[in-house]
Amino acid sequence: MDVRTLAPLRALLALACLCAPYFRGGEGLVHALSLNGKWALRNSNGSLRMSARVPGCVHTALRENALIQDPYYRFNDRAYRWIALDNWTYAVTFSVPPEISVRLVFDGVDTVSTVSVNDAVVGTTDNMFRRYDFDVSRALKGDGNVLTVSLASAVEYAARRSRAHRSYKVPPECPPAVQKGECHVNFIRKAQSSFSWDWGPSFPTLGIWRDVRLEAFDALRLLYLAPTAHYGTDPPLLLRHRPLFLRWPRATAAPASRGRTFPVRGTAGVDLWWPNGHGEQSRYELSLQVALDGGLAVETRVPVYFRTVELVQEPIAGSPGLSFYFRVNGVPVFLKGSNWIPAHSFQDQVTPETLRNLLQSAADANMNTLRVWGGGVYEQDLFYSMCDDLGIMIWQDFMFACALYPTESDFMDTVGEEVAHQVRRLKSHPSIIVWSGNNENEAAIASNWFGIPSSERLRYLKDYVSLYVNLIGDVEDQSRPFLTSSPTNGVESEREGWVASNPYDTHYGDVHFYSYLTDCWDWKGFPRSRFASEYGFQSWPSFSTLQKVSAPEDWSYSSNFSTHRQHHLRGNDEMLLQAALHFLAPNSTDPLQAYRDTLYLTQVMQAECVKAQTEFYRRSRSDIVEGQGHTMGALYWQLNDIWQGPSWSSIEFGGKWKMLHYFAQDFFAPVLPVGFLDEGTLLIYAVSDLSGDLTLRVVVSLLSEGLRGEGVSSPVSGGSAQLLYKRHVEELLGGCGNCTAFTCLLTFHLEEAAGGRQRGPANRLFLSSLSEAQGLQKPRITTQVQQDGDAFAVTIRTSAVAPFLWLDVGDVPGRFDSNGFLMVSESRSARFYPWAPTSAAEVSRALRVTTLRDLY
Ligand code: BMA
Repeated sequence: MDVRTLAPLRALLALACLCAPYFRGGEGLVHALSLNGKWALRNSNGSLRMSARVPGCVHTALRENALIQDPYYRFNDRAYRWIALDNWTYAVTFSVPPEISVRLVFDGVDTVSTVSVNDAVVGTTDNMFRRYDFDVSRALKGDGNVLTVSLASAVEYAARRSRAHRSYKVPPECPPAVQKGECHVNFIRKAQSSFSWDWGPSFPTLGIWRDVRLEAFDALRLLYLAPTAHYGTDPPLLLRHRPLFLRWPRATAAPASRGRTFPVRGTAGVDLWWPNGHGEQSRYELSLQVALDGGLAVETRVPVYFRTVELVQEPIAGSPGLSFYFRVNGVPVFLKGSNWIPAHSFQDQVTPETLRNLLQSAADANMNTLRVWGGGVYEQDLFYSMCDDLGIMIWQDFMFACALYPTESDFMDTVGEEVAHQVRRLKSHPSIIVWSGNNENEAAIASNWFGIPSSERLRYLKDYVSLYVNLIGDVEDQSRPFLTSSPTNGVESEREGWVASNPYDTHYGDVHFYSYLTDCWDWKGFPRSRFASEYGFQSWPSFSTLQKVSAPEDWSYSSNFSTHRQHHLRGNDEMLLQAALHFLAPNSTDPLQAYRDTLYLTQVMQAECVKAQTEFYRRSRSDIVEGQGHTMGALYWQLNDIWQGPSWSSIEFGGKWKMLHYFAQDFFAPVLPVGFLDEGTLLIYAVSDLSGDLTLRVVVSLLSEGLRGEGVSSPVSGGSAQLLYKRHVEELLGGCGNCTAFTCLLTFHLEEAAGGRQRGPANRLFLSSLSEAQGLQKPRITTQVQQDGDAFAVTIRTSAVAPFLWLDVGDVPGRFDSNGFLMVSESRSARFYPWAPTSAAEVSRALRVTTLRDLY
């Protein structure tokens, strides 16, 4: 069913406008005075005093005042632990005209603070995800007002709250020692990863991390304006005007109006918002006018989009359980992408350029979805606007992860405020397609991660339901689905009382799956789930990225630095063990070369592993095998990095693409051939995410000898994965002279039956491990760099077939169009797109080429 040809339905715009009335006569306009900028900052005993930028945090201020080094340098995360154990006070002086009603508004305070104006306490904060709005009218004088925000150590606060919670334990107490973090983060409403994670350091920040301002107004203030489109079943919605214009009836004195519905009419069809790869991201503009007493009006304009989203959980023929997929504008969409973590420990350092670069990189790799993972932060507005523009769908977790949480009333109250605020702030973004209560907390109870005695289980179940179902699940938003957790069995979890006996059941909902030591080339080890929302493998970032935060003595795989940066138990060994299943270890006698080669090898391993797993999920889209399949999502763990360390990311801290990200460009391509071996038989599927049908033929080659894939051109329906080719490997090799699984490389691509146009990227399958491959020569490689418009063309020549050919330009910011490829021809070219001005000479000087055979 293609909705584009269906009559769009009656649309209603629900406008959630919370209008706080404040009558003092005069004009009905809000005057805002930003208090962003330079503040004074001091620690508890006054031994440290400095100026500090707001929004910002203490760590950034100390760094900018040269009182500390780069916190990411070497072991500084531990050296600077004292910062988070102290209490800090921010202060600013300002003037306001007298006799005016004023609210003090914080878009984000991190986290526990007492706020005073002229020494009178005007409010307190305990949740970095809330917006705080204090009436300061009475505390103000004309000139020389002093505003102070006294921040208490988040670490001490969390410990205190945990000690005070005597009736029963709320685990975990502390992170695993390998994470070198702080304890009891579940007792504070703060980015859970800020006390350390398995990919990131412990920097329990303190600060005013979002905008702060005074708002003076007389009659009415618009706090949130969140248009969402609802579709009825009535005659077609027709829109003629851009912008849409709505007139809100006379503002009344009623506090907090909850929302209104406006039917929208016009005479042209609605242009819908589509995910990346499925159509345009059409946008309208809504102009809103609110009439006030005395003929005054408040006017504003916001973007508005039209799209529907449904989460389909229904029986599948031939398979127990239920489907689990998203239907956008009536079209089933395979969700392709990754998981998003905070882009920096110090959020004030996440610039628009950082976001643009990461999100564009996601879109460029053919992703249509990111999951904003529940251990970080609800991202800034700009993040979601960019996702709206790029067509990146967001699976938005609420910020709870890998823990149990307290449910006493003040905790629940603050979470209630947090959820209401975040949903109102974000729900007008069409990119957000699902709200989800937490990361892995259903699994934590179901699999008893924290060793809870069965006699006490009920209490935790009750807390779980109170928090995620009764409180968070009550989100004021009917325009998209809500899930309680990830992974979850969806409606089956609900049927089982919200904690399923096995939330990883492949027949229901989404699944997280990690297995580091089982052979990732063997697809039989992967669960054929309905939806894979997390899976992945670690790798190390490139040398140029690590070099910025390390010293020469750190440059070996077994250095203290390498051990310190690794926050996942045995992670460094696991990478080498997984790599050893198919590749020979680097054996350079030059220690620095051996180190660089090892970093490279971890990236090769990671890229190949995630490729294999993702291709398995994509080709499982239409299959039901032994009751499992109809996979409709592949979001690998994780897109980005918080610092320069080993992790599951495909993009390094700083934006450089790892080999995995280049591979993702291909394995997420809308049309893709996927090959795999099953008991000595080679099978090739054609996967298509297109809405239209194609007739495709697969072309198979052994080394450079092209074999027209046994001819059969087969129709491939839009949105399906179909088997196109099946042949015994022995038979295939037999037809090719001296080929064996150890000496020949198998490549294949798809082309249109009529005309022969190639569709999708070429792909390949190694018929043996590369550690056993015979005849792989050390290639002699030469390169030549030439400016080509805004980019640089790199011509590569090789004397031999070269697997995993890697182009690295060190610190020169930018990316290639393709990298890490299998070089089978004597020459080929790649393009380098710089992100900052550079020259052919600089690119050429920085360029290093590594191929697999260079390692041994
Ligand atoms: C998951 C995530 C994260 C974690 C990742 C890698 O389960 O939800 O908690 O970083 O695995 O271990």
